[in-house]
Amino acid sequence: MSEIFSGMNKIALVTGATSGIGEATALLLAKNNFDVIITGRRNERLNQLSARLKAMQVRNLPLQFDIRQKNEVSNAMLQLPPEWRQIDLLVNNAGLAAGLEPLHENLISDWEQMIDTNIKGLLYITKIVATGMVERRSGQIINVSSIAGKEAYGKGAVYCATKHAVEALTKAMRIDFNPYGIKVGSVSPGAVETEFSIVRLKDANANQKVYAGYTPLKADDIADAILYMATRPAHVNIADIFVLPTAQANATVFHKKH
Ligand code: NDP
Ligand code: 8X3
Repeated sequence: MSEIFSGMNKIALVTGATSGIGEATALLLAKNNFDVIITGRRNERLNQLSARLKAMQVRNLPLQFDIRQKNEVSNAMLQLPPEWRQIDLLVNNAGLAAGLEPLHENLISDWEQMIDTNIKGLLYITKIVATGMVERRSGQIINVSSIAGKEAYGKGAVYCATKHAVEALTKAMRIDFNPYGIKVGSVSPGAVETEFSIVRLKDANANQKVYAGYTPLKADDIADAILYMATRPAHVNIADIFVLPTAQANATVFHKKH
């Protein structure tokens, strides 16, 4: 664990900060006066981001754990130094799609990885962080959902099911945490060029095919939406921001130039 100190900034915890949307969000929050706890499995990536934040004079704390492992999540959170325990903003971003085939051809191990990460992992960390927010009667939780949480598409049944679950959890959490003044919302992106498709298709060259012929969203576009949600006045809770590339009409219709 490494850290440097600044003033009395708010504290944000961003899961899945080693890549893509999570990394961009941690950097943008840091530039906007948040101290950041950054998490992920890849230690080298975490340390690189931590060093980058340190060079920006941003107080940060890298925490390495696999969000699917509830004991790893709780051990990491229980060992938080006291000055990092009052988390103001939780960005539940860690997640993935694995596979793109009709349901009967899916690997069961892919289903388990998506369910364990996108649903159960989100729940493990939320339970711990939200308990502190309830005690303090303040805080904000932003769940990274997807267009796949609003529509179901072929070859993506289980990924869509996990993001539909994120939508349901967001709505129910908003009710459960309403008496405590905790804001809960989601951001729901369409196609964003990150490592998402490389992971999903298990192909290092996937992005050249998936994003050919149109301009996808960048991770920074989603970080921007999250920053907007995180910086509204106390009486304003942005419940959902649904962001698409201009070339994307729904989960399957894209205007591509060939
Ligand atoms: P990336 O693959 O670039 O980033 C995924 C992040 O999740 C990584 O930091 C990864 O860290 C982390 N992660 C994955 N599994 C685990 C795990 N078991 N434990 C801890 N961390 C984990 O993809 P994106 O940035 O695109 O994805 C971020 C979120 O955005 C996901 O929830 C995704 O479903 C969602 N999304 C993405 C869209 C897109 O088109 N890209 C569109 C809509 C939503 P590490 O590997 O180091 O553990
Ligand atoms: C990622 C976007 O269209 O692959 O959530 O579901 S999509």
